[in-house]
Amino acid sequence: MNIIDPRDRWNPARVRIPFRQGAVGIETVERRIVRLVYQYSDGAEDAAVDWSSTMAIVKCHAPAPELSWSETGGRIAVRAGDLVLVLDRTDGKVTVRLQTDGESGAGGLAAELEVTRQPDGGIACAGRLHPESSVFGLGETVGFLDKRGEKYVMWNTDANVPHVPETPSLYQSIPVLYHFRDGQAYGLFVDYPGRLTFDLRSQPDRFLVAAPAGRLDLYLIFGPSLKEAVSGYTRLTGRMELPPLWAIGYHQSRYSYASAEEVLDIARTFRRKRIPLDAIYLDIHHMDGFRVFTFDPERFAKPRELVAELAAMGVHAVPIVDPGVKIDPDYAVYREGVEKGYFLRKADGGMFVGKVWPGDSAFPDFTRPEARRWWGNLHRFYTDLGIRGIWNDMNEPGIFDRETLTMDPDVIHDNDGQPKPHGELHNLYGLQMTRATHEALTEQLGGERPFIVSRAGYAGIQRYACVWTGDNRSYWEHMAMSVPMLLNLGLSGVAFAGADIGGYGHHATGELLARWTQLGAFYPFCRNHNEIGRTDHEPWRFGERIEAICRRYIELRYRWMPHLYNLFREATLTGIPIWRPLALEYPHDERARKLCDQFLLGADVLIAPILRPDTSYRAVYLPDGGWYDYWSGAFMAGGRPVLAEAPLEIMPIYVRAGAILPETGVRQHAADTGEGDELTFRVYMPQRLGGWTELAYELYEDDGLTDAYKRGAYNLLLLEIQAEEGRLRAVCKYVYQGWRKIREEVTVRLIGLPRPARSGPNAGGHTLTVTNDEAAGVAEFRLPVAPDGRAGAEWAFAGEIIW
Ligand code: MIG
Repeated sequence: MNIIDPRDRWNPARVRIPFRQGAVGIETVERRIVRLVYQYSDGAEDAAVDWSSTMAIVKCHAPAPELSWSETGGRIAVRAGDLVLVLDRTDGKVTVRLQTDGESGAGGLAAELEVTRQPDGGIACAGRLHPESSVFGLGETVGFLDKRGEKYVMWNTDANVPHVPETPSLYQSIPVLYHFRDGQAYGLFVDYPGRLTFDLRSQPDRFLVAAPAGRLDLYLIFGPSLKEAVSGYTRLTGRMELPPLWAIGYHQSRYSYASAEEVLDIARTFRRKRIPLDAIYLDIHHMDGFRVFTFDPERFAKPRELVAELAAMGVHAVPIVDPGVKIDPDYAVYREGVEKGYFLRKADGGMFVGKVWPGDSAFPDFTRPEARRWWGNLHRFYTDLGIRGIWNDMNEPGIFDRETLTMDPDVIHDNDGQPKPHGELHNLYGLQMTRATHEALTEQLGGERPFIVSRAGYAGIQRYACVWTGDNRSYWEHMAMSVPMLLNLGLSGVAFAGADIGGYGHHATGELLARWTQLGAFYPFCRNHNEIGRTDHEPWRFGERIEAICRRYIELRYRWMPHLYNLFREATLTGIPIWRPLALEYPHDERARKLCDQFLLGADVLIAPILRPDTSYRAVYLPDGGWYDYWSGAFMAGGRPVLAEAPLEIMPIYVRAGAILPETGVRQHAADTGEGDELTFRVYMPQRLGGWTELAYELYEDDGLTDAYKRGAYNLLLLEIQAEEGRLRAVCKYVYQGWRKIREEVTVRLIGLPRPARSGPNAGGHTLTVTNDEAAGVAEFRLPVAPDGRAGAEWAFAGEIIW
């Protein structure tokens, strides 16, 4: 048997190792990412390896490192980049570890996998778990942050029943797990879009992954840090594009605002009450008999006027688009789909018909390029009206009249020219739908950034859409569950995600809405939504006290928008999520490892939501270092739990000492500039200044709307602080200028000063006016921004402060 696959002789990054029932293909993807394709052949020995990938994988153009291998008595050792694999040819066991300075495995967490053929023809992959390790990732699942002890089925499901701890499947399937221990991690991504089981329950020291397939395509992603592993996974499956700023504002939805008048009334109420708002959703009642790409002729008679009137208020309309097309010979979309043959068919040739909102419906084959283009072009119906965002729902796909709640397994998908039955591709349906929508909108919006939010998805969904977590309920438990769910989604590549604020099903109370809005104001995707027939829960529905709380936190989101936007940008560049479990930033802190009733927003802000009713205080664990209470400005030493006071008006928030946080004034929507646009850098002083301490924040800003940033139209504004005991210098300057909007002055607010401060002698001729709030330990001053390109001008615009 030849160890080098003759078909791949030319590819030095691949090797194929035959064993008794088949073969395993090994490929280096990157220095620390290796792919293993287990291929079983029925009967025939020496199986050929099918190296094809699903669309989850982003093609990488960098040449992969070469492989080398050697064999000693049934054991094959492969060197792939920085990794060493040892494969036992008789039982298929494989150990993969990171080699450190030529010494294999020193200090690293090794992946030990055993891949076996099951009696039923499927494949199982068992991985050893260290007794002290945690498992993170696995996309959108119920439960806590650490997945040990759980069991999930990756099978996109319209789960309109309460999500409980034993719910096996939700709407998204993202089969990546991270095995994490002692600050070290590897990721395992299983690229199989059919039914895939992750069992972390049956055996205490192993995880089991099972697929009903004769081939299993695995990627091992070594950090060795968790951050590096997440970054590697997002190089493999892609990262989100920068969303338009309005997409990260506050959004309001309802199943359904049932007329144009009602939609306008909601928008006007937000403006009248001065609660910021960027988008309103048009749920299924905007359509004519639930026919996609139509408006109800009476209730939404003048959609163009509606969109324009909303736009004049700075509000975007986001209509829902479901995949099911009503079977109705008088309906153009249906007729065209039939004529062109774009609807899915069963193995026997008959069209697949499933009941959804419009009754009997046909379903486009989004795995077929022409069908994707056709579907995409249909969106001109919306984009021509000025609509810039689309809401994709029911795309698991959810089907009402099937016991399985979805499409029949024998429906045949084109699969980009390699037809396969639905059962093997199920989890790709939503992903392909958002891909069609994303490609079309990108083309139709002439340079404006599209916004798509999707319920279903698979690995790679972040490239096309943001995600909301489906039909939760107005339960305190569901608010609590949204935290680990979003944290794990973030580790699974989906940084842009959120849960329905206030809860979708069941009925919200004022207290629940207040607490949920406090938390939801920091969801990367921030949308309040509600099911038909439930107690209204727009921010003003429970009286003035609750309304004021909601307003205050939604305002805070807008104040923090420059910072949030920077965290979004970071996610586009590194894949590191916006919401982070403490384990990501404090990987060696054992007390922080599994926490998921508190989390980090970026690296510097710790948020500790109140997740139970009638609660006015809670324990918060502050990791090592110093922390400031955002509300009171009080300094607290970290590395210990503290008790936080949290009356209904307060959700505890802490900022890391040494961090700088940019804030603007309040705006009513993202594009609302003017006074609300003034920038303040809040500088949280380290408690001990050992010699000169340097702090910095580099603020990214662009037009927030178009793709001009891709051609350099953005600015990088750097605030640098150098401080020693009693003295501080501040310089604010553009380190890159490619966008016309320039800030000439910023406010610097120093938090945590022991004494009042005043302008120092070395302010380059400038006397800075310093305002002190002695009791709060805060000093504030305005700092001119050094204009770009003026050599030597820098220090002229520096400010010196002494205290
Ligand atoms: O069968 O469009 O999750 O957000 O409001 C329900 C109506 C269909 C489910 C979505 C929900 C949406 C609702 N949809």
